[in-house]
Amino acid sequence: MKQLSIIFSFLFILTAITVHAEQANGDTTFTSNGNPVITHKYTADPAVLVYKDKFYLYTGHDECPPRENRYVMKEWLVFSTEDLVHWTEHPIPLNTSAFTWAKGDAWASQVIERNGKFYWYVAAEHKDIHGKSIGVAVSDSPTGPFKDARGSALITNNMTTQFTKISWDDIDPTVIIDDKGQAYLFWGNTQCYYVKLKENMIETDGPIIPVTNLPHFTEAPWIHKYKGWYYLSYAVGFPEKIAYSMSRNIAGPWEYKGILNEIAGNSNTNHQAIVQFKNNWYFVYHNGGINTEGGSYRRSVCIDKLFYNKDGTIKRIQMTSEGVGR
Ligand code: FUB
Repeated sequence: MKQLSIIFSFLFILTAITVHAEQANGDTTFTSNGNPVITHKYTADPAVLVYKDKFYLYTGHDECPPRENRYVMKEWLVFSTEDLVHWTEHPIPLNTSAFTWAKGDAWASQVIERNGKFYWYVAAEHKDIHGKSIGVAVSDSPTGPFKDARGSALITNNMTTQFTKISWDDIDPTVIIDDKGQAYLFWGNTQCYYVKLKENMIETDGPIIPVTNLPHFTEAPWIHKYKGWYYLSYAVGFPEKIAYSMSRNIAGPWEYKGILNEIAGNSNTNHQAIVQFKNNWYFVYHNGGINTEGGSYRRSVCIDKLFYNKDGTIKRIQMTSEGVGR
């Protein structure tokens, strides 16, 4: 009996730890055991690209030392999986030094595919123009290597000072391509904006338009489409909850639908991505769930399921420790 309990304890420990294996090409594989999905480093600001039945998770990398409270985010990371349990971490695909115009931290980002190329929209501090800016990198592969697609920022703070005077409003880019092939870039802090993109995905096409009727908008817009509805989810208040609005038209008007996710425990921010993967919908976000140092500046990506009501509204997210995939 004693031997049996030793074997069970051993099996429990084996399943509870994240198993890592390094491969020749620099990829590392590991198995996730629920939320947080990644436990060997702090990951924040998730964005997801589903491409050819694979789930690509792009994140920031929180590296703030324990007991300090500030953003330290030098690079972006990419992970992939086919089942949300067995993951591959790919070699560092991008950091701010890839952008000659940028300095400082690697803020939230999103990758989207068009015509076999992968475009990574990021935010960082501009070296020469006061405030945050948005840039875009490009690659032939979802895992990189990525390089600056323009050699200059796509959006700079001086393009939006007529709408808001703060210098950090040009962050948190999210991109969608509509059914007619028109790409839109949304972003913002305090004020949400959108602009059309040219087919080359690296130039704007028309004016920057402030998005109205997003009550209590803080930041982190994410656009997705489901059954003829556009959904604009975003962080509200501070500490942040995630709320959402719906519209039949990507240009609005948007109708506010309420809170989607509550405050994510001990993290002031929540930063969501919403995607469909193999017939399920997922809500991907971060919390400060790694013991004992996790928190607002040492965040961790989590994944839970997202469900719609019959009228297209979304049920309140249930954040879980178990997560998804098993
Ligand atoms: O990671 C820095 C900032 O925290 C992001 O830009 C926001 O969305 C919040 O998650």
